[in-house]
Amino acid sequence: TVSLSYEERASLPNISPVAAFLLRLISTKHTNLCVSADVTSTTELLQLAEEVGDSICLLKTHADIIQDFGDRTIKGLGDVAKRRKFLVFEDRKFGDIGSTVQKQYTAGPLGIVKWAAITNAHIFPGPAIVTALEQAAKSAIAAYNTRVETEISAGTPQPSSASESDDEDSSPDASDADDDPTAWPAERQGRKPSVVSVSTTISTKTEAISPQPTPRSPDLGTESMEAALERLGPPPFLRALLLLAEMSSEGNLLTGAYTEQCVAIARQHRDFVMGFIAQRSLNVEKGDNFITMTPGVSLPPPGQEGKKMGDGLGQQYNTPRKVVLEMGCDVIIVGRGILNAPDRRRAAERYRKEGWAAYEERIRARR
Ligand code: UP6
Repeated sequence: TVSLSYEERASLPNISPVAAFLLRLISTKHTNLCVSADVTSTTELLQLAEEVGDSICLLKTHADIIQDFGDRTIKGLGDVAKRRKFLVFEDRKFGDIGSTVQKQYTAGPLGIVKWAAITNAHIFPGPAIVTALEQAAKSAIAAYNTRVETEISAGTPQPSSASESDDEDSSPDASDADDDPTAWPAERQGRKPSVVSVSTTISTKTEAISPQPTPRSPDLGTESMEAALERLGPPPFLRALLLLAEMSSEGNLLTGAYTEQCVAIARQHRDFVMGFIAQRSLNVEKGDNFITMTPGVSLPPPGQEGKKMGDGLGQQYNTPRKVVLEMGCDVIIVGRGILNAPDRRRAAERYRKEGWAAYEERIRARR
């Protein structure tokens, strides 16, 4: 698959629907950059999302480090994601027995399944962790669809969440949606009540966005990207999982047979497992079409090129070029390389261009 374009891979069989959407988004928006939003407040998170949103295909969160995580976070994130067109990936790194991860995924103060299209898990508890998360995702999708169908047949959306139809005055403690596990504030927010007509079919239920002008990356064909993103439409309400097959940190134990086992488990759940967190492409068998997302990516400061990069706490960095061109990875995950930059918007654009150039070179090289 490393020689195929993102677009070509989106149309192959053996791909989860979320992966297919992501590949089309990457291909349309010309970005394989995922920014790791390791910030500790909702305000910072939303500001970052606005700053880098046009340059990314994915925003990765650690919701459990956001001290005021709540309805405002979920709604705000859903809103920016729709306007600037990216998916949200909660880097939860689940790692418990099936019954517990189901609760961690769907309940508690984070309620991850409601707002994150993508999350990830370790496989050290055994394969049931995947089955359990898949089951929970299916129930969540079914609950969402039932709710939308009910609203459509009723002709109007239920005013279950007073704040959902009002972008302006959503007071942070309008806690209604918080308590309602089927309120789906992130997804529902964009659906303007008047748009839901009697003739609306279920297949249009996720066509939530009223078209918003997307500010463009400076060097991209403007009209065509706009139009193409509109054609792509909003992401369907679907959920997918990444498995942690390798890690970037020094001395980690995710190697050899463990990594292989991870791939074997993924192959048994191709609908739900969209790919891996890994340092190289793990698509080795015919029919493998997994997405590889790679953290531990940074650009060296001027004069330090070619030197080993780290953070003094075990993190090890490679350049976008190394992981995309040489290792066959599909998405670069960048945190501090962008977060610590004086101008995050510019830094994100720089990483986007590096990641994209490496991908284009890879495609050319293998043709
Ligand atoms: N992350 C890694 N390595 C892994 C898996 N996940 O760094 O193997 C996550 C970290 C952090 C981000 O939890 O959120 O990716 C990397 O951030 P950085 O670019 O600032 O080092």
